[in-house]
Amino acid sequence: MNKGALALLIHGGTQNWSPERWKSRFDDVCKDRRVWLLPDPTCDAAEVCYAAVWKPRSGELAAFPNLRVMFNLGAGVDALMADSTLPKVPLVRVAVGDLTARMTEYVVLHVLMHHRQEPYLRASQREKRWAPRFQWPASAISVGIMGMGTLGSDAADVLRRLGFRVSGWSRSPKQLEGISCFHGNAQLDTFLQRTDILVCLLPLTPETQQILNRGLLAKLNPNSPMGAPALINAGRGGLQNEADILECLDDGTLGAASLDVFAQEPLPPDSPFWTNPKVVLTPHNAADTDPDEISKYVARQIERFEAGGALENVVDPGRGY
Ligand code: NDP
Ligand code: OXD
Repeated sequence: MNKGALALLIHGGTQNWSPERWKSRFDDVCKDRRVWLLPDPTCDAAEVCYAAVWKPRSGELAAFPNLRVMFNLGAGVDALMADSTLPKVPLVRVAVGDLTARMTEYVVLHVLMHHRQEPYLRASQREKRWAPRFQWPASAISVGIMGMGTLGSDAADVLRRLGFRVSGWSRSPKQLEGISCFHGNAQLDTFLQRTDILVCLLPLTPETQQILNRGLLAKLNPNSPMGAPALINAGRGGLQNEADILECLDDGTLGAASLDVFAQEPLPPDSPFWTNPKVVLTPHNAADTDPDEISKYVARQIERFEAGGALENVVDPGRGY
């Protein structure tokens, strides 16, 4: 095995997403190179040319003197960007159809849940209350998506095809069929004022930290047909000011929130989000990356890189995403 070795540094995860499962997937697709699952005291750091990582601790990647490429096993790279010792080699993130499709499912599920008043209907059922409510058509509801990258633009297209009025907000200008596109801080208020359901799929960077705060949420359409606007955040917990969100839910600035991500994960048992009746909560699993799919994606990229080809989905360290 004289090809550069691959080190796996994986913190967290579930049974189907365990470090051992990743190791077995990578062993299958990298048959002619050594794959180390760390920590492993026998690993020779100098042999490691590639690292595939999830939430590596600060300093862990700096231990490999001959590292050539880092692969993040998810889409969001905020955990790596926070490491001041991160090696200055390309960082590749996940942008694949499988992950995008999963996120679009989550977004559509939660938009429909609020649009079709599912929390109210489930509460009525529990109370044996036969109390239908007026049903607005999708065309009466304006969904605004913050973050129109790989994930946001796909969700926007599917929502548009379901009949919703869809707007998107990004850093740079975009032109997407049937979507009203806004960009930059100068157009943020106009985007917010027309939005009944706000979906956040931004990356966490110094510019987006706690962007979901009272000031921003108070600008959403106060005359929403839904009574009050709803928030869906599947980006990162650091994007939200959690005290502000709870206050906005209490005082009616927000009618409901679907939250997949939190400032502290796992969410502590005493968090008020668990029991707030206006909150639909999921444990950061809006869209998992699939070890089968992603090990092949990484192996393909390494082969191409070693043959002199270009890496795909390389993070711009200046932008932080
Ligand atoms: P992309 O990099 O493809 O897209 C990011 C989008 O955000 C782009 O449209 C970008 O604008 C926009 N953006 C970034 N910074 C700003 C800013 N300061 N102002 C306005 N717009 C900004 O990322 P993905 O779509 O692949 O993923 C988005 C995020 O989703 C990830 O970073 C991750 O945190 C989260 N995620 C969560 C998962 C979960 O299970 N909860 C699963 C997967 C991802 P522009 O287009 O102009 O560059
Ligand atoms: C990701 C995630 O960034 O799962 O891919 O959060």
